[in-house]
Amino acid sequence: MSDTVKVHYLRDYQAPLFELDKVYLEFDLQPQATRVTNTMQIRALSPGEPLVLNGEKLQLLDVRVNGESVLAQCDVTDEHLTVKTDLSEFELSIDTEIAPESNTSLEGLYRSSGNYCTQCEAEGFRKITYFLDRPDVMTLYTTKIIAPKADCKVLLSNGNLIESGELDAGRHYAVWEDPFRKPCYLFALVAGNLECIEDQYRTADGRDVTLRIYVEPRNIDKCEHAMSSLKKSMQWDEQRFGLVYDLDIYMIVAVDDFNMGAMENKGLNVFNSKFVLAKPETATDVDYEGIEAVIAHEYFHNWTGNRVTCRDWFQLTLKEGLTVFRDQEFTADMLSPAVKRIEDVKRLRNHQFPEDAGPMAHPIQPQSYIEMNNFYTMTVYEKGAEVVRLYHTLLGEAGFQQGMKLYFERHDGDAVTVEDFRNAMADANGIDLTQMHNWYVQSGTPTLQIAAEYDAANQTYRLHCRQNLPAQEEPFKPLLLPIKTALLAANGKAMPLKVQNAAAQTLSPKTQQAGAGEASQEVLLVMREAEQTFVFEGIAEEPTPSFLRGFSAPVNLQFAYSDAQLSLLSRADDDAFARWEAFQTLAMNEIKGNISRFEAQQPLELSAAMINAFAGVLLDRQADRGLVALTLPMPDLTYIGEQYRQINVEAVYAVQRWLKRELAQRFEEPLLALYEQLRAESAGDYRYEKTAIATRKLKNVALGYLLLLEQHAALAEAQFNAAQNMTDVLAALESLSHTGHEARLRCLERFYMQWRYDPLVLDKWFAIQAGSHHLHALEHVKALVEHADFHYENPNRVRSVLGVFGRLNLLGFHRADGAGYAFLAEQVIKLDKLNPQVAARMVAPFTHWKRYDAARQQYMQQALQKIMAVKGLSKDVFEIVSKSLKS
Ligand code: B3K
Ligand code: ZN
Repeated sequence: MSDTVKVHYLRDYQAPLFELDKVYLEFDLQPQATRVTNTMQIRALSPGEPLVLNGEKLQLLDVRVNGESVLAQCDVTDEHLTVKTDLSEFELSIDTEIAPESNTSLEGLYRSSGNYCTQCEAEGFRKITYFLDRPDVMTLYTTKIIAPKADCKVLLSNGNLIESGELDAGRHYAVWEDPFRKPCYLFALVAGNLECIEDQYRTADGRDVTLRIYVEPRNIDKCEHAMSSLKKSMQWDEQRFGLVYDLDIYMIVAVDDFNMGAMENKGLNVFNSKFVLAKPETATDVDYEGIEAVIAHEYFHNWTGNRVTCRDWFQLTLKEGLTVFRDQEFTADMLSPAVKRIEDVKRLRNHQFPEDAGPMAHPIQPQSYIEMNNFYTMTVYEKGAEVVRLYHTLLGEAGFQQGMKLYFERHDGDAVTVEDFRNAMADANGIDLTQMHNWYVQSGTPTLQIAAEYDAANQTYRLHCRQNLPAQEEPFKPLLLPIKTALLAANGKAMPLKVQNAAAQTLSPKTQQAGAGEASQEVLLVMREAEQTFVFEGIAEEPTPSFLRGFSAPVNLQFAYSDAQLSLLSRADDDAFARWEAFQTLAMNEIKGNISRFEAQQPLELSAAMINAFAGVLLDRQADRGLVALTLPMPDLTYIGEQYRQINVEAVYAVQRWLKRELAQRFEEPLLALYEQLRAESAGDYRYEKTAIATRKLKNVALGYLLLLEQHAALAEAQFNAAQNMTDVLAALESLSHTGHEARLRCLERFYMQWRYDPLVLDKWFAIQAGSHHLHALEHVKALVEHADFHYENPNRVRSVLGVFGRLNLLGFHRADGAGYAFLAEQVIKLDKLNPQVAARMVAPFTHWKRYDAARQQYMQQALQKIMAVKGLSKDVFEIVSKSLKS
């Protein structure tokens, strides 16, 4: 692999040499021999240059220029077809054959449960036909699909159905025409024996749109939530962003075998069935939320991604960061903004921060890649969304929407860059946002150190702020960094604030909320320099500062809070994120102190501050349940590990568990009372609604604590047996899964017998065992991959076992003898032959090898080397493994 590896660089970008006026595709579908005829109307922009088309794993049958075969004059390699012609305008037809049935990479045209479907982003279209497979080549598509009627009742592609009919030998056909120009990564084709539910949506401008969700017949009773999510998304995008749907039909197809969550193909989204199918008996609250969010995300792409697309793949965050930001805002508006914000920050810290600190770290606009599919990352998506949020924070909702409006005015129908987005935001608001560029080109999580100085005589409070990127090799380019700040008096009230020289600390008079001078209780300090001091005047007592409210920038804050200050913030701050954050910091300090004791073999200690803070949250019956449910659990194992350069696996696990058990013991009675109360309240029919969700969540948090005490295992088994919805069934099973209690096996067995024929539910059964902290977790996982229901070809099943094991099973995966590593390496090697994209994802836990002790480092490196030594390794796995070993 390493001999032929090609690195793609942003700096090498060159505009296309050819334009496509339109393309006509014809598919004659056969499992092992699908014939694809691709007829393109081409214009040469620099006549005389050879036309180099991308194509992989295609059997080339013929090439015609204006109807004449030129096959003999073409150059064909594994990755390209070169056609030489002096014509400046011509029709090029290419006949190829492909075998969807044998395509286990799930990229290009493949089969899932016997149905045909496609996945083209990023570069999968080249596995369907030879093409200019790059997002800045946009054209109009007409697609004819021919198939045997018995196998493929339904024939779908992008746009509108313009013709259909019968053919000989039991075959039929359909012709679809997409009136919008698009890049080939948005092409889709679906064919099979699917059924659909149908609904209508009337747009704000009065057009009726047909909405259809296609699934396998056995799933037809699980589509309602997806349909209602789609309608909510359409309405929300009209109201909040003024964006209206543009075709007469919107189709979603659910398939069981899919490499990621879903795909926003124009008018014909293809989804992993996990993000479509739900009914209360089979799907949890988390699944319901996931479905609502992913349906929204793909729908929102119609404008941010499809109507305005990316010039090249280095611009991926242009569509993904922006669309994630939009789906986050949607979920916040549908459910609880505070809960959503905290959940997103947790996700960012647990998954993106580690990525940004490891060998695969890259800026949200990567500067190079070997395999583009490896760059659909937490960084491009979630940190990208945080950067879009920065614009929103700096400009306010009105300014941000003006920027969006200008962005669409300027670029509708185009393939553009992140600079185009920034310029629209800047120009619409009349300000200079050039410095935002620094967020796009530097990797790593910035640190923000703040030192405070209170001057009682002058009643001033000075904040000395310093920003940096710790692992940066090149000189650090300071970031435009908004710090939303309040100052609390000892009585917990926010003080009126006056910032010295306020105008200079803000962007422009247009951005009103930015510390504009009149006394408000929250200001947006805008940091631009590597070091900067802000001075508050008229501060009558030494305050407790509340920084980065709402997590106003994706940085690591370093400020020396006392326990008393953290207690005050966690009780009294009126920003929900800041309250949660203060509690987490208290808990983290408690954990860190005890990890030191654990390492020094001293007895562990529970502090009064921790007990009081926990009591304060647990016993406050007025508090928002959704927030309490997020606050009571102790910091995740991953996040604790993140605090250390070198992670002491045993200490992290032991101390977190000890702390949770200690709290369970001390608060056994109120936890039990809370559990009983919420159990009574949550009885009855399942409702997907904010309060009901929060009630179930908090009840199950209480159950999780109680299950740490042996005497309460029966509670979980009772809940498991009685519950009518999957949220409660799974929470009970999950808490039992970590115990050695005999009920564990009973419940697992019962669950399997009940759900063995429902793949999405069965995934949960696999995942629970793969994530269990049971002493014999590795043996269990080894048995799981041998299980008759484990299929390497199915990404959901693979992620449920191998993904969960590597990512979440701290004890099992990081077993001291290295057996967990050896096992995962073997699995990756096996998987890479079938599905490189999924295999590459499974390598991620190894990338952090430097964060473990010497013995584990060595075992992890050995595992990586073993993968590296495999002949014929995919580009996907090669890139991640080689970068990890080099680090
Ligand atoms: N755009 C797709 C992801 C494609 C991933 C390609 N490996 C889904 C999304 O982000 O909406
Ligand atoms: Zn997306």
